Amino acid sequence: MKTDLFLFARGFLLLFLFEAVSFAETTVAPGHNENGLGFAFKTVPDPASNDAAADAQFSLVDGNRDSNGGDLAVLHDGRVPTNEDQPGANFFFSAGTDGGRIQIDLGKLISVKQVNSFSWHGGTRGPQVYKLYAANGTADNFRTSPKKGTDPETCGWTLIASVDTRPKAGDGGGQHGVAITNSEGVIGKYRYLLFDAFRTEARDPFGNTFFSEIDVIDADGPALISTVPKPVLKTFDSDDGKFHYTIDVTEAPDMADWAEKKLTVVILEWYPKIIAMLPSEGYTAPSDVMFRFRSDMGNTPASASGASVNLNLRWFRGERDREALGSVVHEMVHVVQNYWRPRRDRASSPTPGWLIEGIPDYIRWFLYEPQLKGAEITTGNLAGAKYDGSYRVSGNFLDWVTRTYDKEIIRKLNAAAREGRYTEELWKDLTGKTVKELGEEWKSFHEKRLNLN
Ligand SMILES: [Ca+2]
Ligand SMILES: [Zn+2]
Repeated sequence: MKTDLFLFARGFLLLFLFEAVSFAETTVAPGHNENGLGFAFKTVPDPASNDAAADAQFSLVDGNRDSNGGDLAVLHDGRVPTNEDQPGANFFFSAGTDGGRIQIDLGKLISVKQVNSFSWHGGTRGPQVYKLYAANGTADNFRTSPKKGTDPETCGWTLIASVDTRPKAGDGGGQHGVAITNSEGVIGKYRYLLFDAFRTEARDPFGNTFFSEIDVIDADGPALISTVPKPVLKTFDSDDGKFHYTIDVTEAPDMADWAEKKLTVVILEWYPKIIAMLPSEGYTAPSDVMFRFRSDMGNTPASASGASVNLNLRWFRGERDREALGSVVHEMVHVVQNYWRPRRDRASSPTPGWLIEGIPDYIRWFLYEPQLKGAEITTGNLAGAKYDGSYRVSGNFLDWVTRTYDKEIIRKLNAAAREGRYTEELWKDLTGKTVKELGEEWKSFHEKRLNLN
């Protein structure tokens, strides 16, 4: 991934040189942040709430707004989304179409110093592809709203910049920012701007960028105010320097102390432990892991995707002294499992959900916090207990198989799942019994234990 980013940066350097020749004074400075933190870019100022676009009139000149997204107002309300898939906080053109045109009327001629655009999406809707035109509105043939078929330069507009923040490799997911400036200090005196936006790809219908904010900076305007919260991050490394962890407490200042005193301890001890428990040939677990408190997770307590663990702020507040740390252990197992990584040159066979969830709950309830007895089979839950019941119940089944048949079975099942070669046959190979037979044996073990037979 590091290499991709390097190529990406170099690609922009080339683009920049090209721009410098084509449009003598204009500079297009892009910024990209894969992990998306506060729209903070070295090359682009923070999104502003009091720039000249704030009170400007935005109109749709061509193309259709996707009704799943916000309306044009979200482009100049000074606010940006708080996660990568927040359609209502972005403006984007309809699925299956190739962009459109947006006109901005600043109300009067201003000295446009800079134009900045911001976008955020986890996939191909992250990068920005557009041409920016400007006009003072005084040309005899000036047309305020030229549609896609018309070259704006034939009706009173000047091409200011061509923007393309797509990387050479990968889908370019993450936060993107673009700053358009001029070496003279001011781009020009203009009243109108025209964004001619294009989709980033046509492989599927979802290629239109999630545009979050457009800022227009007046050279004679007030000092800019940003309302975007600055990321508050706690970073720490393992003692051997192998692993780098980040806890994002931007949305959770009240949890910062708990994160520092409790969460870091569990991460430092258990992430390497889980890796050691779940090895497979040639496999290296992610070395950089992000833990982020979020307030947009609904009723999901915690989740993991790639090397990121999401912590539901509301749930963590309530569970900080109860189930919170155990749930992080569970999610770290998903990061180490890495069953979602692309499988090339390998016949892929899907691992059932009960096993994907059973392994993390086995590690959590039987190795991390066995004293809590959180995954017991009792007279209360015995009747409904099935080996593939998922989560705690499957964790209990895996604990029983480990103790009864094979101490190494979790390691073997995990390696097979990670390599895309899991099949039910595996149980027979490892224990001499089918998984259904094992499930019945496990259940009658508990029935006898609870004296019901
Ligand atoms: Ca703004
Ligand atoms: Zn899970």
